[in-house]
Amino acid sequence: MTRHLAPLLAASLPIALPAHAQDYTVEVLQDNLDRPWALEFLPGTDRIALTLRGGDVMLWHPDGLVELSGAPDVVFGGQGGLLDIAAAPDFAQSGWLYMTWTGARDGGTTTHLGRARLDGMALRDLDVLQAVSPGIDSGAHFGSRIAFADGHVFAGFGDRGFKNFGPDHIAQDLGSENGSVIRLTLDGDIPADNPFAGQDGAAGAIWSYGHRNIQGMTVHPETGALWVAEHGEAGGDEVNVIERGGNYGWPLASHAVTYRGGNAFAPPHQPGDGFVAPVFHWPAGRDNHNPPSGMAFYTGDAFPDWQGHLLVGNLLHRYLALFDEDNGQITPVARLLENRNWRIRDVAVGPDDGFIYVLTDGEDGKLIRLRPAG
Ligand SMILES: [Ca+2]
Repeated sequence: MTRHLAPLLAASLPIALPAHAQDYTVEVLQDNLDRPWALEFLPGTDRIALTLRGGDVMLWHPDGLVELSGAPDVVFGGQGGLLDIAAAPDFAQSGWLYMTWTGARDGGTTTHLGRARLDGMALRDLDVLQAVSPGIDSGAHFGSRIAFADGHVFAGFGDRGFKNFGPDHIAQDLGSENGSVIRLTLDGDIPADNPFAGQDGAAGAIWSYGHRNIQGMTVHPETGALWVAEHGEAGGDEVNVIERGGNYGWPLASHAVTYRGGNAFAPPHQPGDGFVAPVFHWPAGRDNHNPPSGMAFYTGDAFPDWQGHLLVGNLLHRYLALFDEDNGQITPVARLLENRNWRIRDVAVGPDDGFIYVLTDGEDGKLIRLRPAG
């Protein structure tokens, strides 16, 4: 398995990012969104699908905002509810929208991955493809994000706040999809070439494991690699490039420290420890806690200086991080949308206009757009 040695370098970079020369203006396209979580452009249309964590799927376009019928029944509470939404690669023909949400299981709750067909203003044929096992009585760390790569659907989940920080931690348990990235066929079957398919006691859907709480996921536009962002505890938040069968370390290797006391959980990621190290991590410590959210590679023409750069939302410190990306390594370039007091929840690039679309968190969540100044 390939080792990523970059984080040791990345950790030494200053966390305060320089201002960037490319000017932009900010438009608020929609406000008063109740706890929005994800946005997704619907291919071939001028519409954006939005999820509200309380359980509504909305369609936005410049003339207004409408609620779709047929959304999944969700368990809303803690960090749970309706979470990610993603249009199938063949959406123009099939109408499939994939979603993740919190639902009941095993006397507790768990993250579900499912899909429904968009038909006018209705979602139809709702089908659950995966319900993470086991369900747990916790309101924390549901993940989750969805992406499509190599003809399959991937989803990243959280560890549900599991507190045994040793080798028996649930993120290290191949029998549970908690704290993993899964890979399924578009119809929800387990592919025979998944790394643990057919292995005794293992969940065949698992593609990678040892993740704490995946909150961002995107596909590199040139390499096709799956990239994720995940929360550390106090600091130690990570950007990872996903490898088949990789163990990403949580909680046996981590740059995070405890919320109380600032104690290390484990040795930091280091070469030779048997875990896949992040390509970037934020430093340890409560003041450095930079919980990432949605992420996207910039592929538009509107901001030519940012072509190929990586955008990663930030919740607690309220900015949109811009990274240069080169050969799988990333370097901080700028903090966009600073000093506006917006917790950034998700980001996407407009497929036609190349503008940057951002969803902010909270009970007065906003859909905003960045376009070049002038
Ligand atoms: Ca890790």
